[in-house]
Amino acid sequence: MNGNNFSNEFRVCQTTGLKVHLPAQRLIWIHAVTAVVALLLGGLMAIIIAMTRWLGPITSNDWFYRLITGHGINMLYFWIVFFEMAGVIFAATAVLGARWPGVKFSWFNYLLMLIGAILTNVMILFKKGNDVMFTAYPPLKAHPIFYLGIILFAVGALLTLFQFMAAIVIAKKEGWHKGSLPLFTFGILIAVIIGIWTLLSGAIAYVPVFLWTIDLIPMPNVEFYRIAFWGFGHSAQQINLAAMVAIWYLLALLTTGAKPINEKFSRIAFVTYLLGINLGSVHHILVDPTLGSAYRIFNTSYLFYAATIGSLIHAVSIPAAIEKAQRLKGLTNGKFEWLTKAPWGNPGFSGLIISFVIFGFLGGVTGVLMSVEQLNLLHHNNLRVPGHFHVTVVAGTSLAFMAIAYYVIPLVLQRKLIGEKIAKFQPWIFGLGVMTFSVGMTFAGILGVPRRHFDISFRDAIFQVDSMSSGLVKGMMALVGLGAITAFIGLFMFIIVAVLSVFFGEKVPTKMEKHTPPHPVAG
Ligand code: HEM
Ligand SMILES: [Cu+2]
Repeated sequence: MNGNNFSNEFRVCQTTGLKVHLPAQRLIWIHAVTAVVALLLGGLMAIIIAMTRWLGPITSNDWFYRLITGHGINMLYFWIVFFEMAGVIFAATAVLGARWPGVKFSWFNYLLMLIGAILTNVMILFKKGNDVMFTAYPPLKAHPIFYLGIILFAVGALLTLFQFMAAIVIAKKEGWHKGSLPLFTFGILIAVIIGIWTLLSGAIAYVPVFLWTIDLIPMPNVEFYRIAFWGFGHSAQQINLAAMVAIWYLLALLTTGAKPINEKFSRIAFVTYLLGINLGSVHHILVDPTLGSAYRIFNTSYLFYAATIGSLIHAVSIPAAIEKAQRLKGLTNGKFEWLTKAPWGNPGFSGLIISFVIFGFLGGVTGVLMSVEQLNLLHHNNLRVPGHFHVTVVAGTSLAFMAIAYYVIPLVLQRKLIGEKIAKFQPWIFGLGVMTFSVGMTFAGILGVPRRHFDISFRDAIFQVDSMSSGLVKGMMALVGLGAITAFIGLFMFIIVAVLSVFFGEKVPTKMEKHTPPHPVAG
């Protein structure tokens, strides 16, 4: 008798045989659904900002900054992190066939995150003067509730990450899972470790600023804030990276049966992400006077390569695994039959490849260039910056999340997909759109167009600024506009399929079983 004081209700997936802990399933559901709501909100804001960029001011100055603040926060914080919370619960339960500990506590944490997200959104949208962007650099000062919302959200997320650690320990201790963790869960574990560090850095940045806004302490040192903030902001991208790569491996397995040729090597590559956690943060403060030039250059050259080596390993390992799996199926004609006859109509597969290619090539190349100190001085705060991070965190991470959702909905949330035809084209349209507007942003930035700016034509400037008269700039901004419309259509297609399926999809037949740990631990 192992004294189960947890709900031992499990659902056995008829397709994969996965055992899904029911309370965990509900938690995955609520986090994923909330993530999609944030994605929709962020998407609606994006299209208005993008049209202002392309066609000139279509909102007031005031609203532009509110929307850009809301877009950054809803997308980068709320969409991504709610989805990641669904991912960590999935990785520690369904993938291991294990239970999720502390279910009530999880709901409490979810509520913290939800209340935080609502408070921050309300402050941005309904109260003037809270448009300090997600970076919230002092001396910009928003209402205390703006920061409080972000802090509550982060505390909820942090507690969920601790629960993930507990879940893994319990899965081993109670004998739900034996042996080493599956690669996907291992990748998520790495993301979680980085996540804990990240959220603690976030606290060092945001908490003093919050205390300042309620007049408890003087304004935090601005340079200190920027360093702490990027300890959070950059590391958060390392979480997204590790989670995305873990999903790539899982998608490769689910869509083609691919298993890494050398799994140990892939695990080592994940571990290098841990070593490189914070190395990249310095590229965000390359124009700041805080650090000396020698360190800046050393960091963004030699140290920086240590942080990219892991990604280079995955970049070889994942396609190799797919090629091997395909060749074993007999697709051996010529060099590329394995690729041409791959399941391109499956949005899980096309999403994986499009995310992989855009992230790897455009994200990698623009990122490496931006981390060079000399070039950074040239493009700092111009459109080249969002041109870079939309190919990484949108075409890369967000698209990978969408692609795995097409599997999570039927396999974990138990609903058949509605709109499979829409889903089939979605990754292509979204990928094409994001790539197009990011290329437009990148080149417009090289031509000097600023980011985060209400009126890039500087109509009201005292001096005549000739930034928009060049046909090339106009052309690039048209790419931004057209790409943004295409990306928004792709984003909306995902939301339609996800929402219709989750709420109205036919229930996937299932079998309920009571489970106790299958490998009782002796003693
Ligand atoms: C349809 C999809 C999207 C479109 C059309 C879009 C478009 C834009 C545009 C036009 C900007 C303003 C650039 C500037 O002038 O400074 C922007 C900023 C930004 N976007 Fe997106 N975006 C999309 C999706 C996303 C997603 C999914 C994420 C995150 C996962 C994201 C994260 C950001 C961030 C962090 C900023 C910077 C905000 C700031 O400067 O404070 N975007 N986006
Ligand atoms: Cu960074």
